[in-house]
Amino acid sequence: MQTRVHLIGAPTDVGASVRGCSMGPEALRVAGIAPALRQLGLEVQDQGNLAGPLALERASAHEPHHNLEEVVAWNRAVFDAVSLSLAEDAVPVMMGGDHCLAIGSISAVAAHCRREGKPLRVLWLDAHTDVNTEATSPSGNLHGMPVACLLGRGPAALSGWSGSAQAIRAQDIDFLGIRSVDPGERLAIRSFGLSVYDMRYIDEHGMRAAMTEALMDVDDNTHLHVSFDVDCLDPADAPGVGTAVRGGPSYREMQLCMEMIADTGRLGSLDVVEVNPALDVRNRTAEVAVELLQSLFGQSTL
Ligand code: Z70
Ligand code: MN
Ligand code: MN
Ligand code: MN
Repeated sequence: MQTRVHLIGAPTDVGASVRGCSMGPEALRVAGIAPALRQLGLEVQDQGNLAGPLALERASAHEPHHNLEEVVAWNRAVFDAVSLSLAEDAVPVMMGGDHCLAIGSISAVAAHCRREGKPLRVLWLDAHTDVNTEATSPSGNLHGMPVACLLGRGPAALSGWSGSAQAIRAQDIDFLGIRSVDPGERLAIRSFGLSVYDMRYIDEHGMRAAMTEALMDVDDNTHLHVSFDVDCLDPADAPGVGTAVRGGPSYREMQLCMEMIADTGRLGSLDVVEVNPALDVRNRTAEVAVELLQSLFGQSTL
């Protein structure tokens, strides 16, 4: 495989309330993300970091969209960088930063797919569904709302970037690893009919069955976007995250998940988000993420 990969750092934590994932891009570099992918024969270009505003102190306990202007500014930079990278026929890897950056990256991917007439599928690997709105969010943190924004239920300033009111349709996204869903999100999952492979499903059927189903309608023409929130992993394997939730997929299960995605050969773009070095143990979480990315880009044991 001679794929070109663009590493793009987005050192932001404006969408989160726990600070520190702004150090994520550097932690991934220190863990050797570029050489790890080069080792697989990929042409890797590290484009450095995007620039954007710092997180503000909370003005009040209940802001509907905390740091909205800052989130918009970061996502504009992300949108432009991902658009450019896709136009150059590379695979953009957004190194977060918090998960709000998926609004910009997936909006850019959706616009690209519409131009090219390619079907888009999004795999959302996360402990959380991130489908809160202003009305349902318990926190006001925008990293809990990117999916709602992409489905056309976000604030106006974060909507319509893909050239359509909805960047993605509900049937274009599958969630995997889910184990923390807020009450309003549960209603959104039902009303949108979202496809959620939660931890109960993975425990009952196994990662292999869950991934086989999630990847079922990926065909030769599909652009597959993977949005990998590292808090998807069990915190025993990935402790360096702002919102750790017990009971996630193990390192081994996530390896299989990544290998099965690699087998499709359709990976077109990727977010790696929520690595928080301030909470990590000797950069273990970034190292685990890099090893999983090797599998995602096609490394196999034999
Ligand atoms: C919660 C909220 C969230 C990530 C936490 C948490 C959302 N549902 N997402 N950490 N990555 O505040 O909306
Ligand atoms: Mn999460
Ligand atoms: Mn997330
Ligand atoms: Mn493409």
